[in-house]
Amino acid sequence: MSTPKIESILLDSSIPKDLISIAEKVYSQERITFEEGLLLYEKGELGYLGSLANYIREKKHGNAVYFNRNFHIEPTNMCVFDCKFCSYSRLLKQKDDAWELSEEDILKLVHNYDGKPVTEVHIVGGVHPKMGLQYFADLIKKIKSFRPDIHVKAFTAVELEYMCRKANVSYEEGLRILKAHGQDSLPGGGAEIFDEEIRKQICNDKCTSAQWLEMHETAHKLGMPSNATMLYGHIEKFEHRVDHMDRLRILQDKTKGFNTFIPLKFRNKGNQMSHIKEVSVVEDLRNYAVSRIYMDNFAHLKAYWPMIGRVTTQISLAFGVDDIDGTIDDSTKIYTMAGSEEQSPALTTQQLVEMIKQVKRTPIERDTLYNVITDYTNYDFSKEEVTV
Ligand code: V47
Ligand code: SF4
Repeated sequence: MSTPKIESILLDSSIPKDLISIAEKVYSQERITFEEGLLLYEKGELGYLGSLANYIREKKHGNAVYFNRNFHIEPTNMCVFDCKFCSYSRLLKQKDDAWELSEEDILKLVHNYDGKPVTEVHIVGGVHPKMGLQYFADLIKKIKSFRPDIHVKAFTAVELEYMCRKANVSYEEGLRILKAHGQDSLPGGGAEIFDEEIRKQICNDKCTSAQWLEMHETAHKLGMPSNATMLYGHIEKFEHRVDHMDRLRILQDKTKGFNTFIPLKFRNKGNQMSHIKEVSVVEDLRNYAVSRIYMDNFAHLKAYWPMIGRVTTQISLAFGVDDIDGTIDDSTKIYTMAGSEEQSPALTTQQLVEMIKQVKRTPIERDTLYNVITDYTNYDFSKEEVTV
């Protein structure tokens, strides 16, 4: 899949003048404004947006597509909050299909990867009142005691805000404790849509947008990088997406602490917003492209493959995306329960590499901080003793 080169967009007289002027800005690597971001969503057709986004993506990363070898731990799906889009959580009183892993269960999950070349564990789950700051700090310390090499990317700002509030410590104190016990970075979840009116309707009771941004700003100040997500395709309007990205772009100018922006497509199975129709794949691709164009100070744009499926992920690589997350090893239920294509998300490194090569890109295994581990251009998998 490829889109026209940006140079041919610049000369195309059938494209409206205001869109040409945005293309010129992109071509000269200038930042676009809020209004221009909105115009892209309202008027930019798929091919045009893809050309601009691919130009930026190739300027930043050439032909590279990044992935990592990772697994998730979801300690519990019991949650004190009641986000309307969530298919995964169970209220504390709903015991039927709720789970709550013990510390022993969690450590066993990590031990499953003894001797295997995974580089990251992503720990995220429901917000359980009994699993507090010290519990998680001790857990991370135990994980690091036998797996010091693994990067611990853990807890959304929503979980962290609750932990700090319960432990009666500031965000800075809470994050310092977790960092001292081995937490390396924060994932991007819990951001949803920052617009306060939309947030009130879809996730009224969890941390506010200001708290989410403050938590990430504090993490960055302490030298803990993070990611940022945006849940799109539900009741939000285009202006709310641009507002969301704008707030992130402003914080990134200040801290430079975000690694990756991850748009997350709303999936409508088994939640309180099931009456809302999911957006099309074309809208997913348009959204990746506008994100790449707008978020000029974010190095990476991730398509989370378990959410959108393998084929859309492959196509997204022509619409601004340079990262597709990792092997996952069927260790997450968040999207499976919300109706995503991938009901048992697991890909071996070889399968990820083949997926990327099929669309003529260069597969690069990275660590969480985007240090290059292996360039798979001419890699011979038959030599691997242990595969993941
Ligand atoms: O914040 C919940 C989303 C997020 C649904 O940082 C849903 O590398 C769609 O943030 N439809 C948590 N989305 C997961 C997350 C994440 C995932 C992968 C990588 C990283 C990273 C972070 O999942 C939540 C929420 O926005 N979510 N329910 C749903 N029905
Ligand atoms: Fe709880 Fe997170 Fe689900 Fe909200 S999205 S209900 S905070 S698990």
